[in-house]
Amino acid sequence: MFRLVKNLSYLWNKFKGNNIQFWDSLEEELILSNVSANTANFILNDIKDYCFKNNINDLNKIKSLIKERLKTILKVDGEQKINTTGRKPFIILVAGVNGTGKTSSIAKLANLLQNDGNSILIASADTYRAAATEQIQFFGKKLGIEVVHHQKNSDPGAVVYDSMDSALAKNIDVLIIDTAGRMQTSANLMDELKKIQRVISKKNGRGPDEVLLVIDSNTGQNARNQAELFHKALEVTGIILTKADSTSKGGIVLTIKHDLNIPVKFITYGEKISDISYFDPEKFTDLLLD
Ligand SMILES: Nc1nc2c(ncn2[C@@H]2O[C@H](COP(=O)(O)OP(=O)(O)O)[C@@H](O)[C@H]2O)c(=O)[nH]1
Ligand SMILES: [Mg+2]
Repeated sequence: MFRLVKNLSYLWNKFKGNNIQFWDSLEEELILSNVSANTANFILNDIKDYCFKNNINDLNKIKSLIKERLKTILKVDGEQKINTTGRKPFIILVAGVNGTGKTSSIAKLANLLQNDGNSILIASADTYRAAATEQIQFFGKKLGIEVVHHQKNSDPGAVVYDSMDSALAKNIDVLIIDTAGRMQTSANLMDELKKIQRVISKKNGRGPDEVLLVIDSNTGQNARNQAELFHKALEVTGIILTKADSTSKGGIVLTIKHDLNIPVKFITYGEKISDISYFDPEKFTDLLLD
């Protein structure tokens, strides 16, 4: 379960209320929870000034001021849910560093969207490892979803091209594209992702409808760096935050939204196919502070 500050009341009592030590340790806790220094300042500075000026000595009041601030950060315009209507096939490109949970998240996402009544096709554009295609085929079989794939080491762009043809021919609602895990610092791998994006744009005239970046919630502050570089290359539209079952540090959600303006759209919290939900900013905010 996510937490931002382990125990706010403890800090409050330890430092005997509203004083500089209390605010300093609060800032430290935020940073330990993977909030960037920039975002931590945004959350705390104005509230701290206000509380000093007005001599606020009610912890509940401070808590509610901070919660409002967090809600401001996480607020997104429009719908949180993915709306697939009107664009057929609706194309979701999934990218991220190796091992973050791309392939398993695609299976979960496919199941979620299928349960919402969409027909799904998956493209296995991770052509570096034969095991990657086998992994997604295993899920495909379980869910009754076809997986378009080519041989190992073939051109990922060609897989995507074929999958778009197939989706059109079969009148598929949603096409989800799995890609190879790549270090965001590897220029030619990033170029290959951009090439996949160009293949899509050329063929459908608009590009992918969602570019989802998969981030492992155990990554720490480096996740911001990953998000920034992928965003530069691909214009990421949302994050799938994985492995929420194995960490309590939720600060990265705030950092990525505040510093880069990318919202978390989905969250996964286990290895079962149903262990995925749309991210709920309100619920998340309530979890963060005790
Ligand atoms: N506990 C847990 N494990 C996960 C979650 N998401 C993915 N994993 C595991 O993380 C590992 C890597 O996942 P995979 O989808 O193959 O990552 P990829 O290399 O990015 O495609 C696998 O063992 C997954 O079962 C999650 O939400 N919770
Ligand atoms: Mg994979």
